Amino acid sequence: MKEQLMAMRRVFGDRLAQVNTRAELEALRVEFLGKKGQLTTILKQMGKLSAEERPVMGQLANEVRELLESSLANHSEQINALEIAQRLKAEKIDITIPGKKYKLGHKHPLSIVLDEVKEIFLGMGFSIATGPEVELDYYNFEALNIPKNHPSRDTQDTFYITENILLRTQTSPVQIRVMEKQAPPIRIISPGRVYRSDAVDATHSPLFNQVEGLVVDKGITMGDLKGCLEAFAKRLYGEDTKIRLRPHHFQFTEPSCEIDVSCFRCGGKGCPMCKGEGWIEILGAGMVHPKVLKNGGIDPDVYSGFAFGLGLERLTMFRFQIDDLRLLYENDQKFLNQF
Ligand code: 2NM
Repeated sequence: MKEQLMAMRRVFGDRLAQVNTRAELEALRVEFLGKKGQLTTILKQMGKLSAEERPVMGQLANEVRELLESSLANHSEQINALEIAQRLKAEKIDITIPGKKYKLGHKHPLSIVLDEVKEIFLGMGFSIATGPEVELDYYNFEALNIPKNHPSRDTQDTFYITENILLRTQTSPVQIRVMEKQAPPIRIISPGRVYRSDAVDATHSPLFNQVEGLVVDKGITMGDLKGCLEAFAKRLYGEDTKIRLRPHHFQFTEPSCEIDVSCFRCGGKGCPMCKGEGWIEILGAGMVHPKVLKNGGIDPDVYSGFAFGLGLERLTMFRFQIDDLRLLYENDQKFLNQF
């Protein structure tokens, strides 16, 4: 039996030397150490041994088993190392191959100008407020001092959904909602889409974008309005830019004005861009009407404020000398790739 064990050990050693894969290794383990393996077969003869021989053979068999097991474990580690080396070789990356070129998109001209406008007002301490595009008549008109049947409702042809629900015609309703929620001081701009039932042409669209602003605090005056919007104009069009306030009328502000900037193309001399005027209108503004403050839950005897509104498409068209509004919505790559 001792000879059998020694022979088995030798054969195992020879066979192990030829094993290259994990599957072969496992097959070898089963063949020698498995339930029906060679070692078990040899051990079945233990019953034939004498009582003195039995423990000696038992110990020898255990030593052989341990040797086989440690050889298998050792060989398994060698196979692992070999496999890793092969994978490293096979999966080597050639970092000198040129990379794939990805086509990067870029901002739409409206987004370029909107981001500039936001950046300027954020720099002056404003926050950005948004609200629903589907609005209640109350927030779009009533709260802004535009009562039912008031003629100024006709000038903003409105898309009604029901009698009391509509597509907002301006972003001012956002500002009423902010006033209801937040105590002064308030400094916000509200950019967003607005809707008016206009026929499409080079300067009109039923959907366009507005940026409105609102400042409410104690002691806010027309001087604050002028200084703030002059700073805005200079940041947007350059330090040499001048502004001009002309009296105007809005229901929600009193007094109200329109604001022109000196023509950024000719500097005020007169050119085709400003139609020979030297000035270009970019903003409507005014001191928030006391009734509107009251509707927003703010006491007009304690607080005052100014508000303004600008059309983003108009601003963008001037900025890039685009002569037809429709180009901004058609997504024609030949147009967009110029920006
Ligand atoms: C404009 C012109 C003047 C305006 C007023 C308000 C509010 F909600 F505070 F009353 N928001 N925006 C306003 C004032 C808008 O757009 C041409």
